[in-house]
Amino acid sequence: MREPVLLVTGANGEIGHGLIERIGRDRREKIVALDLTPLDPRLAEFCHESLVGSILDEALLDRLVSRYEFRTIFHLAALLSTRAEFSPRAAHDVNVSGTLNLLQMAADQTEWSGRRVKFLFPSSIAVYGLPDLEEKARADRVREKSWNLPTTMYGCNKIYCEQLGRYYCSYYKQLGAADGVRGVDFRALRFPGLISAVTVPSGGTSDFIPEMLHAVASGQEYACFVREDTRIPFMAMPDAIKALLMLEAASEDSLSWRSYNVTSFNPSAAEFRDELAKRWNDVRVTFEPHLKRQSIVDSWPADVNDDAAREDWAWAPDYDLPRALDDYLVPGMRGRIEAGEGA
Ligand code: AKB
Repeated sequence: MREPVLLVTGANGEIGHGLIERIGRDRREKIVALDLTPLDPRLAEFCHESLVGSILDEALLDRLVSRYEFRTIFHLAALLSTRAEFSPRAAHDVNVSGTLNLLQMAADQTEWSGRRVKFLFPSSIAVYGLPDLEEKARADRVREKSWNLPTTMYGCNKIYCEQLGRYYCSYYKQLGAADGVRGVDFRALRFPGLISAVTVPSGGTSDFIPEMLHAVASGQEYACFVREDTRIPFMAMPDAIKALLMLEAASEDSLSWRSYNVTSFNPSAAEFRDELAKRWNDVRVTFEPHLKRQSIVDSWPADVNDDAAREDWAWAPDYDLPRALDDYLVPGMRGRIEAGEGA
C-alpha cells in the first residue's frame, strides 16, 4: 500500500516556506518535501520526509512513486526570470522538462489509482509581454487571455507549462485511453511579484521591491535596478499561500479555466520607497536602472485583472499595501532582526 501524501517541490523556496508551515500547522496530511538543497530545519517538523534531489532525476521520481500516492502536488521548483536569461537551456530543462516529469508522474498515478491528482502550479505575470511603455499604459489591468507574448525564457516556460497542464488535464492520451479515464486536475495561478517577511528572493526580476524592503529593514543602502516609475503588481506572501490553498479547494465545476490571475497592489518603485520612509527613518534608496532587467519589467503589465478568480472561487486578498507593511512585513522583519536572524 502506498502512503497518501502531499508533495511540495522547490520546498526551500519562498513559497515553499510559507506553504509547508501553513499546511503543516492546519492540516493532517503528510508532506513530502523535495528540493535541491537540504530542507530548512525550521520546516522539518512539518514534513513526513524531506528529500534532496532534482525533479529531472527520473530514478528519484520512480522511487517516490513506488512509496507514495500523491493526492496533491504543489510544484514550486523553478528557475526565475533573471537567472533564466543567463542560462536559458538550463531554465528550459528545469522549468519545462521538470514540470513535464511531474505531470507525467501525476497522470500515471491518476490512471492507476482512479483518483485525479491535484496539480497546483505557480505561473507568473511573466507570461505577459507588452511591446512598449505606451502599450503598457494603455493595457491597464491585463486579462488572462491578452498579451500572452512573453519576452523571457521563464515567461515562455511558464506559459507552455500552463498549456501542458491543460493538455494533461483534458486531452492526455485522448485517442488511447479507456473511456471515462480522466486527466490530472491541473490548476495554475499567475502570481505577481511576491513579498515575504521571511525570505529574500533571488534570481527574479520583480526582486527590486523585496530587496528594497529587506535592505531598508536592516539599515542598508539599496541601489534599485529599475526606474522610479516602474510599476508591476505585487502580493504579500500570506495572500499567495491563501490563493494557492483556495484554488486547491475550489470545486472543479466552479473553474471557468485553469490559469488565473491573482493580485493585490501595484506601487511604483518610488511609491514603495515612500511607504518604507513612513515606517523607517533611515531610508537610503537610489535608482540605478539595469537596462536589460528594466526592459523585462517594462514588458510586464502594470496591473492584472483578477476578476475571474474573484468570481469563480471567491478570491480576495487580505492585504493591501499599507496592511501588508503594517501587519505583516514590518513586524515580521523587526522580529527577525531582533531575533538576530538578519533581514
Ligand atoms: C520573477 O521575477 O521572475 C518572479 C515572477 C514575477 O514570476 N518573481
